[in-house]
Amino acid sequence: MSQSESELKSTATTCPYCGVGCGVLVTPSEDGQTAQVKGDPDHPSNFGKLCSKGSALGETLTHEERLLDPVVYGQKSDWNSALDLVAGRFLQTIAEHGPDSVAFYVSGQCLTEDYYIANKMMKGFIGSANIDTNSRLCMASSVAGHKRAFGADTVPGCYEDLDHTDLVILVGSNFAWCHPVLHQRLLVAKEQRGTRIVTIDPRQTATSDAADLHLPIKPGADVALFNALFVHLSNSTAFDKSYVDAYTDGLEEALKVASELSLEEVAVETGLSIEQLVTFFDLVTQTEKTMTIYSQGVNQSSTGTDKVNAIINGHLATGRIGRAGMGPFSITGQPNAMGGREVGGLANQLACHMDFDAGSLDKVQRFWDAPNLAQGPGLKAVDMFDAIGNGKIKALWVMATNPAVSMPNADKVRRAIENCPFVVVSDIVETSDTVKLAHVKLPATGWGEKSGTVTNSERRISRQRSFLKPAGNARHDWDIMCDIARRMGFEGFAFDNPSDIFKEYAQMSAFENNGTRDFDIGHFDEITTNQYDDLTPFQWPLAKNETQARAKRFFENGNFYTANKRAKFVSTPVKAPASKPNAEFEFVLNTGRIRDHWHTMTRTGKTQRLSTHIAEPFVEINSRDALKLGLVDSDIAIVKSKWGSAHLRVLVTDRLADGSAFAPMHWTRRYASKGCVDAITSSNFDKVSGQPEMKYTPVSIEKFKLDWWAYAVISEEPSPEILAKFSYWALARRNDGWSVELAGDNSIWDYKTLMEELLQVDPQDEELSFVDTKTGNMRRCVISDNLLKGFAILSTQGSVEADRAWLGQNIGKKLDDTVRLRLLAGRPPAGEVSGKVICACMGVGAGEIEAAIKSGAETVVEVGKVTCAGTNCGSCKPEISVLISEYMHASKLDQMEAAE
Ligand SMILES: Nc1nc2c(c(=O)[nH]1)N[C@H]1C(S)=C(S)[C@@H](COP(=O)(O)OP(=O)(O)OC[C@H]3O[C@@H](n4cnc5c(=O)[nH]c(N)nc54)[C@H](O)[C@@H]3O)O[C@H]1N2
Ligand SMILES: Nc1nc2c(c(=O)[nH]1)N[C@H]1C(S)=C(S)[C@@H](COP(=O)(O)OP(=O)(O)OC[C@H]3O[C@@H](n4cnc5c(=O)[nH]c(N)nc54)[C@H](O)[C@@H]3O)O[C@H]1N2
Ligand code: SF4
Ligand SMILES: [Mo]
Repeated sequence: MSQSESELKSTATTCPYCGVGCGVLVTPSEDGQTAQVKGDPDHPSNFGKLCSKGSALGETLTHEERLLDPVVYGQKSDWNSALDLVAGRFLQTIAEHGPDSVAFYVSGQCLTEDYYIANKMMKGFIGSANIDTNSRLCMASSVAGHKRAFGADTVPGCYEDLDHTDLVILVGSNFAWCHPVLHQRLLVAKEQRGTRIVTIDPRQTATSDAADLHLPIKPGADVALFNALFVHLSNSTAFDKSYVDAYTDGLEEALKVASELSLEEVAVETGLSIEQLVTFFDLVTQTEKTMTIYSQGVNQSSTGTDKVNAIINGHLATGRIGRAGMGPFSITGQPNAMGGREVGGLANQLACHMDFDAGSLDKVQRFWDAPNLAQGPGLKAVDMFDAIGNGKIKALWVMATNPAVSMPNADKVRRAIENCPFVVVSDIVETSDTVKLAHVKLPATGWGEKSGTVTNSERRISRQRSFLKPAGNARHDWDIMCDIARRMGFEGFAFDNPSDIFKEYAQMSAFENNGTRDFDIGHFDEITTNQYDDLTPFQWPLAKNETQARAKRFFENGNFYTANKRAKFVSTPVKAPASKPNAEFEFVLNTGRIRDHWHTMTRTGKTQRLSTHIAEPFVEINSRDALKLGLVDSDIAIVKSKWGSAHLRVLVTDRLADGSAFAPMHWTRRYASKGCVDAITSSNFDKVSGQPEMKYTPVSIEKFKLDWWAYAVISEEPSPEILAKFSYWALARRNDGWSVELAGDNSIWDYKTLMEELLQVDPQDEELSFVDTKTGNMRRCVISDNLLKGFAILSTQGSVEADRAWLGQNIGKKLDDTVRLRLLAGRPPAGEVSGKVICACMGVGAGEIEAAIKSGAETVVEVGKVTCAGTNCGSCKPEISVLISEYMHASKLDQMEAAE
């Protein structure tokens, strides 16, 4: 097909991963199992750029693992029976135990139209507010902080601010890995106008590698730091008395509370030196165009809401808000985290930025003609799963989220779901840990099949458009819910397309609004299906009769959404995290994300491109602690808390402080024996927002005593039964097959049978093997029709050393003689080392990058010219620059030695 033909067939839609909300152009393959994906140059969120996850979207469309039909009590079923059952059980439960005996747990990955229906159904018709969302784990503290300061959940700024700013403070945000396209935009500003970057994070990250100043704060200590900054700014030339006098309340009181600690005490509290504090404070004081961008290091804390307000206090005191290049900026996680907040997906909101006050209750009741409107907030996520566990909630519907893995204290949540009398899960896959627990599994259409809207971090609403037929018998989430609502006898759910839902939603946003609520998209209150199909990305507010957003930014001239229209300085006393380390649990476990995986990996786990950068769950600790614990790189550790435990590969670095540890949140029972970190995390939560403290759990770390370690690449996926025979396993997708890290102890040591089972050896297969009878080390290669079917390498002396990327590349491949010989050595022919994959977009390994550096490439740009690494999304650039500096350092040492 020519370029222009493929362009003609492409669909403009929005990436379904992070809250940046990039526009993508998609051209699906004829069978719909893959697609070409590129950045949409016309989309104002990304102007054509994409990150590694967005670029690999085409590879996640296969129907592998998709749930294709409704499944009821383990049996494939049809929609009519499944929906009758769900409607009947919900009605019966409500009749017997009241509306609060049922609950919905939904997601920031629902489209706005899905979310609107879920919220209307639960709050307006069932008559309970027991609908909460995984945004409780994500954005709740930001929402609460905004409401306390501004009177509404308003994000004042926009992405364009990144082009105009002189200083960006990144607090608790691994921007380079989690919002890569915006991070690249920031790096352009750094290059073009010298924008300075400060990172505030207990660990060094790819983001801090690109910063001018990194403040390795003690976990949880942000309030102390931002209180001190607020006090400093208020006593400096940066203080904006006219803004404060005209538009705010409560300065004196908030300053009094913020001044409780002396600078010396702040240094102790934050673990930062006075010098670091003063440098930081001076920089902020001197830079009018300052943005503070924050994410989960702020939100996921028992003091998350106070952290948000401590940050906002500084911006209000300096009037640095609502103008180009400045302001507090809460960056959202999921593609529609913001849409959910607008709709009212949280248990403590009613709808369309209205709460449970009498006026709002009256408006919403009339607008929906709601027969049974919930009169007050429902249960927030942690409390909701507690109520499921103790039997108060008897019927649960989970949609587009995987709480058995992603909720804190996840084993307890899993037990609660297991014991709940009736559980419905709508998902796109049949393999998620939560889907496996459902009585009724409902197949939902996924990205590419469904249509609707999402809102990104800067209040920009974009269309997701379908370009594929639904997989199997999957149906759209909104359609499934409307059908059930109708079967439950509710009126107001007669929708047969998303554009009518969007129209009703736009009408609701404008209903008796008259400027009293920030969220108003009344411009679309008459939108037709054709107009909806053509809808281009726009920012709210966009009220009726307005053709373009009233303002890109909020609050330059006050006009807050509080009763007196003035912003509120909130007093934020310093408080310690809810649980403290003790003799038994000495370490503080921090958790978060890695570059190439998305949450519980139900989609990114399907692509090898995203599974090679980091292929295993790990726990990162520093070298001093490793020594103390008797752990070396690549041991496996048992990480334990009061709540649960996990088995994680040890990663020793010097990028975090003594007594702290970091583990990624992504691994589930699908991909690892015991890699779920939320089995460990605490469900302590912020009392204002209800958001759990997932970044601070006291844990113990000890060596998992094992006798042997193995690594295998196999063309067929090993069965769960075989994997269960190992003490430790972690599975990852490779081109044409799988790789698996394994370990065991001597009690289960019968390598011959175990390896045969694992490699699925058939009598007609050819085998190459090497066994060292003294050590027990072995390598075994199974070849079928001259193609590599499987390879396993086993060591009794610590974790296996092998070029994993190279081995992975050979599965299913025809083997020439050199490769056959080299396979048993586990190493590629000289000069071909591929090493760990660094650039996922272009598939470039460390070996190739090192070779380029050795042959003279001295900068990231030069490496890119030679290898293409780092030339697409750029999120591997920090790693390339580490490789360059390591090489430079090593060659300097060599030169010094030679000189001696
Ligand atoms: N690759 C990738 N990108 C994603 C996602 C993904 O799964 N994968 N998920 C998306 C979603 S839903 C979200 S919410 C965002 C999250 O995006 P981020 O919030 O940027 O990501 P996290 O890794 O959860 O945490 C950010 C940082 O907070 C730091 N931190 C921990 N404790 C503290 C503390 O007390 N103070 C401070 N200042 N920092 C602390 C951690 O060390 C970590 O580096 O990412 C989005 N983007
Ligand atoms: N320890 C720790 N835990 C965390 C966090 C952390 O930083 N540390 N972060 C928290 C945060 S911020 C978040 S946002 C959560 C995320 O956690 P989850 O929401 O649990 O993670 P996902 O894997 O994104 O789950 C989405 C599910 O929806 C399914 N799905 C995808 N598309 C559709 C669709 O169109 N319709 C339906 N019905 N289903 C679909 C996917 O297959 C998947 O099963 O994790 C939280 N948990
Ligand atoms: S930054 Fe990456 S994950 Fe986020 S929306 Fe853009 S392409 Fe998708
Ligand atoms: Mo999130």
